[in-house]
Amino acid sequence: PMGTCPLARMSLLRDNFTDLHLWARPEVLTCTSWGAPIIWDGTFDPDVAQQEAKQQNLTIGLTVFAVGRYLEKYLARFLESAEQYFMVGQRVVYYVFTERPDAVPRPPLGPGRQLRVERVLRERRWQDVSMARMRTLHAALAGRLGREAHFVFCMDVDQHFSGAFGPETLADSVAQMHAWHYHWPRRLLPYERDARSAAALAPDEGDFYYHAALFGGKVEALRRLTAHCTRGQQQDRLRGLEARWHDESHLNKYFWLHKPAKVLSPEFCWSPEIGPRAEIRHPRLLWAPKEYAVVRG
Ligand code: 2GW
Ligand code: MN
Repeated sequence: PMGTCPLARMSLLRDNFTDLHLWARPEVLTCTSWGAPIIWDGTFDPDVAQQEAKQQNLTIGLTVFAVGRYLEKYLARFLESAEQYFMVGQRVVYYVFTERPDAVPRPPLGPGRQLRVERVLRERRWQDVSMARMRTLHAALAGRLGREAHFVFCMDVDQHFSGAFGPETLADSVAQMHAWHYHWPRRLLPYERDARSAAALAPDEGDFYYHAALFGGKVEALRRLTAHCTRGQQQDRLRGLEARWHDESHLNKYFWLHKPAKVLSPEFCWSPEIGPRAEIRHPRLLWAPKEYAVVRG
């Protein structure tokens, strides 16, 4: 059975992980075609993951952007819930990027946890607010964040943690299955299809549709990812193009070309608007309700 999911060996979890991983959730796909584990509730032992991570004395970065109205609307709950559930027991550094550092909420932080605030300019178009994250992250990974963190997760702010999100999610590069699209046939996935775009995927390309609300990995891998996406966005702009889902389209192109070492099941970033699903046992992050009319107006 070991051979069925070779990259599971490269996970932080070794010994009993692979067996658990293969048999605990027979109803869902727990291994990609390139051998990366797909993490579902029940396929890992959180205590083993926790102990192994502790032995390595890791620092884990969590980046989030809160620009304009998103600061008041989402940031406090995101940070408070992260204190409750994100990498509890590990060393954690939050990086909040905003144009208004003074307005950043300062929830009480647990031992070994710190919050740093970095000033960014406010882009005029919301599409640019979202896409500019790739360039800013790339720069941050070359600076203090890159020096102090071993692993980094980059997340949207319009969501909150609802369950333990621990070191079972760590790997060289980590992609999140999109909650709305994980069971759709490939030809219907909302990839960029305009062949002129740097983000384009042909009808026979694409593994999964990944959600840009959550991606992560080691610093070096994330530097490559953010460089690729920044370059692609820039190239499109010069051609007068903008990919269908902005940075998310470029992220999907990157992960098609450079397969993630670990994939997180939709339980790790779930939309309650989808309603109950038998395979979604324990959501770790929940999207805030979309209020496009209000915030994008
Ligand atoms: C974004 C859209 C419309 C109006 C405002 C904003 C906005 C986003 C903003 O005013 N301030 C701000 O800080 N943001 C940041 O960009 C924030 O971190 C937010 O979570 C992130 C992405 O915007 P969001 O969450 O409104 O977009 P979603 O949830 O529809 O996201 C998916 O698609 C995006 C591209 O269109 C991104 O790829 C995102 O990562 C995806 O989850
Ligand atoms: Mn979002």
